[in-house]
Amino acid sequence: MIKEQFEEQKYLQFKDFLNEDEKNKLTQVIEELENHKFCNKTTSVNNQYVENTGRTQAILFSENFNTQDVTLVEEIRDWFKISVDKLFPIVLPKVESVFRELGYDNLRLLRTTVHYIPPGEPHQSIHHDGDALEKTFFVSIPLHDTNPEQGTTELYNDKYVGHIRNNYGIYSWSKLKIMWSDTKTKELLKKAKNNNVYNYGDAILYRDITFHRGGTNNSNIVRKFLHFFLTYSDTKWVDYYDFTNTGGLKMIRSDSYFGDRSKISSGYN
Ligand SMILES: O=C(O)CCC(=O)C(=O)O
Ligand SMILES: [Fe+2]
Repeated sequence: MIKEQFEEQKYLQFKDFLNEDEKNKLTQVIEELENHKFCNKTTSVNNQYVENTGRTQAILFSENFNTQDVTLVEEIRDWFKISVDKLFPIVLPKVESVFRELGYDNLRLLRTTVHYIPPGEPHQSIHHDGDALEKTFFVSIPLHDTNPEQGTTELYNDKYVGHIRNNYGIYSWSKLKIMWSDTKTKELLKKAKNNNVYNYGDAILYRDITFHRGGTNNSNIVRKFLHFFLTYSDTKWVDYYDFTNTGGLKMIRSDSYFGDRSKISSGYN
């Protein structure tokens, strides 16, 4: 059933994705992670194709990464290991079971971050994060109860807006803003938008081509969510890191490849 729904909508919304015990464990692990020096909030990993002003992210994991300072590779590996050992066992078994139900095996985690979106952050343009050929998926888990006033992720049902993707070239991102402005499209968007209320323990799943955006944060709290980037294909990302002046992590580049090493894109994913 969820398979058909996912094919049609290109997103799924899960209520109570995590149980009470998992939620408690997640709270504890996030607290532990946030006390680490590499859990710094950086703008360097933000999606460069959409408007972000105060949004930052902490980098919890990259499947493949590189850094100019080879002596620090082990330190970063140790940092990622905290997520591998403590965070992923809480969340990934659930994610894997959903993907199995959708018919996708051999799932690989490409990257994990935490987003921090401050009060006053404007909404992004409606966009999608990748190319269909990349076969990437995104799972977001809010780290507190959320509501649309905080600008929670808006997902747009592909049944109503999917055809709009064909109206522009894959990487013609500059057209993003204008293509939503005519009256007919606005009507479709109203129909297509999901009910973006997510409580702590809920989750959303969408894919490379799913139209979505972060909304305006009109509340007085920092919206916070866990973001997993996954693939079942041979897509490979290589994230290049450098260190901030205060010893934190920042991303300087990220390349995306098909399994045969032909490049899909360079830039920030
Ligand atoms: O803020 C959100 O909920 C979504 C963020 C997003 O889609 C992006 O940064 O690409
Ligand atoms: Fe996005």
